[in-house]
Amino acid sequence: MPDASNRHDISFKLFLDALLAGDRPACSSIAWAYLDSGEPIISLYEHIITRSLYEVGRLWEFNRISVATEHMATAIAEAIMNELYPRVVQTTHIGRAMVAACVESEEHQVGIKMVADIFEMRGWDAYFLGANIPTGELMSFIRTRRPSLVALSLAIYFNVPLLAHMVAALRSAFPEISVLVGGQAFSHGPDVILRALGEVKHLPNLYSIEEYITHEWRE
Ligand code: B12
Repeated sequence: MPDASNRHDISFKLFLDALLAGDRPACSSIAWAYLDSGEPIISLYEHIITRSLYEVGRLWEFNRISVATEHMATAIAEAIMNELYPRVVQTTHIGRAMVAACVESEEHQVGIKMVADIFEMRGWDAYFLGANIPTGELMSFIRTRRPSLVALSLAIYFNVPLLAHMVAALRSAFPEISVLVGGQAFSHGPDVILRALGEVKHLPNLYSIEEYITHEWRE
């Protein structure tokens, strides 16, 4: 039996190859086999899907794959996540809601979908709004759902002012709601961005979100 780190590596390589070949059935089988070996969804998300998409991005950046292949790979990754939904959904709801969205102009929605799933697996009602949500729309939605927390994702550093605008609007209208931020825009050192945002919590990955839920939102 391979140990955990070998299992991650083997499944990652198989999954990436299948993704680049456009072989959705193979991606599905690899994902289910990985989960059936005892790995949790959070590991599948971090070690297999996220890692594969980062590699897809690297290959695209160096012109080793086409934009079409990158789009196809992302679409398959999203399809696999939807397929796993029966393992995400909980029968027990703890009575807390969260809203997960991409900042205005931000098209990268896979990471924030994972974030919503982590909350859902912990019994939260998670409302995933997807890519490029206008600030006004987000505010109206929050007014109707009254979540305890809003999670915002930003990949493109250039759009930090849009995130700052969104956070300021949230903080002023709903000071009681916690705001969580993350995404690749923060990967070159979050401090400068966080200084511009005020009272928000930044977390780098899904494992840190699990810890955060356990420690900050104890039932
Ligand atoms: C797929 C993809 C796209 C798709 C997205 C479609 C979709 N359905 O999401 C499309 C084609 C739209 C796209 C467009 C662009 N993209 Co693009 N894209 C990617 C790619 C290949 C994968 C993205 C992805 O899903 N990654 C996997 C997810 C799971 O990772 P993640 O978002 O980082 O999320 C993790 C953490 O950050 C965290 N997290 C994320 N959000 C949050 C939120 C909270 C609250 C918390 C706590 C944590 C958290 O949790 C996740 C798990 O750890 C990346 C490569 C890469 N390195 O990611 C490039 C990449 C992000 N794209 C890039 C670029 C440049 C672009 C474009 C500007 C290209 C262009 N010239 O048009 C546009 C910008 C569009 C826009 N305005 O947003 C660059 C960004 C470089 C940079 N840092 O500025 C990358 C890194 C590619 C590269 N190597 O150069 N892209």
